[in-house]
Amino acid sequence: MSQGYDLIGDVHGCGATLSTLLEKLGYEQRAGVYRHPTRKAVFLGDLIDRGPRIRLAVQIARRMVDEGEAYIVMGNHEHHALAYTHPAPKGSERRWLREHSPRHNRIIADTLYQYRDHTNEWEDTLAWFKTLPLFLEFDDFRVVHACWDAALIEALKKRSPNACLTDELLEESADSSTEAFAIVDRLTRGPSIALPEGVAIHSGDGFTRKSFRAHFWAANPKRWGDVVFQPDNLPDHLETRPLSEAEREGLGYYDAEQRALFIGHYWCEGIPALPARNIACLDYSAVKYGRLVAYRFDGERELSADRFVWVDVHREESSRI
Ligand SMILES: [Mn+2]
Repeated sequence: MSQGYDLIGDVHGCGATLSTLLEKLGYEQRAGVYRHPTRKAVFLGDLIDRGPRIRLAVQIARRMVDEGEAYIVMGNHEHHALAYTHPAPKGSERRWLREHSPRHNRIIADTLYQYRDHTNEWEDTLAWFKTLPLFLEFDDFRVVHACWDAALIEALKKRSPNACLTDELLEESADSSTEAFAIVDRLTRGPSIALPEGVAIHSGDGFTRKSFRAHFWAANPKRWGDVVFQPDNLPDHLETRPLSEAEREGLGYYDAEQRALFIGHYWCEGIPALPARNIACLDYSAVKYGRLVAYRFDGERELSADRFVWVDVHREESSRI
């Protein structure tokens, strides 16, 4: 029998819900590590921030990865944590690679708070984050936090054969004019399209956005509404706005003939569904009273919505945020 994999979406600090999901999937904890007799887990990144049990979420995933029971890719929140805590290069005017601005502080606040009395563990966790690859490629499926971009993945492989961020790549990724920025931004944040001057979306997560998250699997998108992929709707008059040639090219395209692709990141809502027959998004906004979602993959060429398994994030876990 070939190896089965359980792909698990953005945990965002819902450690207790992660335990419940793993048990529902048939994993048992032995000697502090969740194991399955015949299957491996794959985490899609964004273990940290937002939720009430961030340390637990990291501990569970890390032990599984260390023991060979799971794989993981880096999410934009792990990258944020690395850039936020990494000193800026000598000679720079900044102190940190990622400025400690109110917006950046807020993204990582829950994580720093929950590790406040565990500074060694936090340092060790950051060192572990540096070992997480930005993508994974198996014989019959691929994994990336937000967007599979073949050209940027080739560029990354050339500079880092194991797909991890070196210090050099991490430092470069703080500068938006560089290739490293393009790689990290595209793979962990996905494509986005700038809103017109003067228009902003007030998002459900409390942030104001001047761009919207777009997806990269429409065969022939014509309008903004064809590619929007986020819980916040576009203002009505922008749904029908034509996509410019440059915007369309900027999205890239993952066609239906390519192997199965698993992503997280996009804050889906409702009952898990497949956006394309070879793409599954497993981020169902765990923290916002959502779901922690897995997909049980057994090598099928066409994905099936029957293979989603999820746990509704328990009110007790959510209420402690
Ligand atoms: Mn994300």
